Amino acid sequence: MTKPRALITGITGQDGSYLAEFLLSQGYEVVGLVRRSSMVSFERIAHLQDKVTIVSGDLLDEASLIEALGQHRPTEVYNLAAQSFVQTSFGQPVLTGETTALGVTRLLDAIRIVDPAIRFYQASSSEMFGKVREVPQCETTPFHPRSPYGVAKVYGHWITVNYRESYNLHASSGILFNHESPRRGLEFVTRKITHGVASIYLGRQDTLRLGNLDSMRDWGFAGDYVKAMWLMLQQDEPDDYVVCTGETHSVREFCELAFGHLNMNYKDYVQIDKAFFRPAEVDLLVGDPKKAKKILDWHTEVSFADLVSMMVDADLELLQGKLKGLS
Ligand code: NDP
Ligand code: GDR
Repeated sequence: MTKPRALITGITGQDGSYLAEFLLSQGYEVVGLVRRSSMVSFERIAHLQDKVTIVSGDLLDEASLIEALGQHRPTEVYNLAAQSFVQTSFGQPVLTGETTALGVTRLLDAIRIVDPAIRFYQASSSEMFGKVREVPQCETTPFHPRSPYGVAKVYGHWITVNYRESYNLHASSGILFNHESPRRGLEFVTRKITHGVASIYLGRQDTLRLGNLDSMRDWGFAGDYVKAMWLMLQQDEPDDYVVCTGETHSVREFCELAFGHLNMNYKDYVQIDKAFFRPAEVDLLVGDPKKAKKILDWHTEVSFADLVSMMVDADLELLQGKLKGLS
């Protein structure tokens, strides 16, 4: 039997690296679409480099997507590439729209042209709920995005639904709530905190500057969430699913646990800096994972407290390794 073949856009990102690992463990051939840059950014997939095939392409360039699909003929495509940082989307709204919104159309159109039998996953986001209309949020909750990123994701979501309905594509959209890991980018609040905690503990930093400590998020572990992406594409019918833990915690609570893990009190180190506040914030983000649990039989394995400890321990190990390298 021939192996299933998946193409992942955004394979160099947090989710891309976990999804590639997971698909390889399921016997897939994995092709990763990577955009050209003057420095390679393969840090998160360095350990997979002899196992995955890399193809050059960019969500801003439809011809490169058609070429990549035609050359590698995947059976499944996971669209994880995006300008994914909410704060940056306020400063670069047009680039965010080009990549995170129109990029989805380019990829769907490439699939329609090359092989409409390809199964497609779109990385939608809880940011689409923004100024929330109900708590908790589920698949039928109306959207009210609060950032150019959220607006772009709403477009990406609806164009996925539209191609499913117009061209009968097996296209599913996963409305994922925040998911974190030791591979999270350093600009996101969880990793900023755990990296800061490890740095302060090792005496390399005195304070940690943060924005709104009262923001609430439904945080899970990225390794758990990529399984839900795959499960969606194994269903007979394409559909949309909310993927989340159903619990919500504040940034303050994350700080308490992260500093507490190394016996420190966050109040001694955290300083509030207005630069990290956003022009508009989302309200109480907490999802209802009932549908994903029932239909996909999906569940989380890592708790909030274990996620925080895992990330602090990983940053401590990382920084200790770097310090050893310097000595
Ligand atoms: P990351 O920011 O870690 O990764 C984004 C990826 O997109 C990188 O591989 C980046 O490549 C790539 N990329 C950016 N622009 C382009 C482009 N023009 N062409 C091709 N590739 C591009 O994101 P995550 O892994 O955290 O998230 C994955 C997806 O899931 C994103 O779409 C995000 O918006 C969405 N999402 C994430 C959630 C989360 O909590 N993590 C929650 C809900 C949705 P490079 O390495 O070159 O920069
Ligand atoms: P988010 O993640 O915007 O939810 O988007 P982020 O970690 O950036 O912010 C979470 C909350 O923390 C508050 N916050 C800070 N945020 C950052 N980055 N830096 C700070 O210093 C800071 N202080 C407080 C923010 O105001 C916010 O309320 C993530 C991304 O992965 C998106 O791509 C994804 O779609 C959503 O999660 C679901």
